[in-house]
Amino acid sequence: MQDRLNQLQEEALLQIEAASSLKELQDVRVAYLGKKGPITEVLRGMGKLSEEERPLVGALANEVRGKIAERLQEKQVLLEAEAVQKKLAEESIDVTLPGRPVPQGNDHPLTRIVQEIEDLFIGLGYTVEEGPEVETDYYNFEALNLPKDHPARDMQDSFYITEETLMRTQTSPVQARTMEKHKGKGPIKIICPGKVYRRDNDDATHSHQFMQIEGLVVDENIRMSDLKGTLEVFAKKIFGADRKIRLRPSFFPFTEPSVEMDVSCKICGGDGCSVCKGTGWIEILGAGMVHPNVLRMSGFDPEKYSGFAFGMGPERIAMLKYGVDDIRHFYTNDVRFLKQFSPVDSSTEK
Ligand code: 2NL
Repeated sequence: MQDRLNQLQEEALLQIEAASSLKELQDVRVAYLGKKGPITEVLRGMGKLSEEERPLVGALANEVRGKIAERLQEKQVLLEAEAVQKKLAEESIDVTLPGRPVPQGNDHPLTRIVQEIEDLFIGLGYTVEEGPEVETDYYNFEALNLPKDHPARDMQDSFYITEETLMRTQTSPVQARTMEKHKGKGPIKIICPGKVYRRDNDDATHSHQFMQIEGLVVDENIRMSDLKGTLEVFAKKIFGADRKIRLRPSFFPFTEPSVEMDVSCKICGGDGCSVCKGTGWIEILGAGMVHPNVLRMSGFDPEKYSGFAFGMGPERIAMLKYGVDDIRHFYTNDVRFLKQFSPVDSSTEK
């Protein structure tokens, strides 16, 4: 009996040694220590032994079982550690591999130009004001010295919603509202960017919806020279320090006198080319001294206060600055167009 147990121990230890996976080890455990295993069998047969032999065999059987269990446990720890190592080796990550580029979006070119212009005027002490796109006839026209019979109020030219409300045709109503809020007391220094609407047929240079940025300064002793200096700073910042400006007489119902500003052509340097149509100058915006009627209607005393105002189209500015030949590119959102305004090198993107 003792020999049988010693032999079982030897066999079991060899098989434990040989086991190369946790599965194999489990098979060895079942084979030797399981309920139907040989050691259990020996213990069952102990009843046939003599009084002297029984404790000896019992003790040995327990010892053998303990030893096998101990080695099984040791081997299990070993195999588990090996399995972890193998898994780690297989799943290792090469941290030196270059990362996949993440496609990055960019601001819309119009957003960019509007922000650039806002930043410039904020730097000059202006604040940005916004207002409703659905306006009343009063703020869109009446308060801007466009009386009821004025041709600009033609139903054919504006999107009317009711007799008295329409989609604003300019951002000036925001300025009229702001003046009203100031209750006749200056100073006011604001710019008003936003969408405006006109009943136009869309083509390369017209759109029924477009953007406008208007500026307004109202205070005591505001003069034409303040307007000219402001516009010059604006033109040089947006188009380049070597640009020149000129003012030509013009007409707007809300300003008197009124002017249009040209910037010297960057393409030909003033000699004349196809972009400036041979004149050396490019028209950028309209401006003027706020009409006394406009000041009065919004609660300012024209004897005490004066002001200047200007209005421009960011689409036109962006078209000139970036060389865009069709205003519709700004609204159709073709990524091939939009990507060209990415601040990162788009050629490196996948
Ligand atoms: C243009 C011309 C202009 C204004 C807008 C204005 C606003 C108030 C009072 C007086 Cl509240 N004027 N705005 C003045 C002159 C010209 O816009 O060609 N825009 C694209």
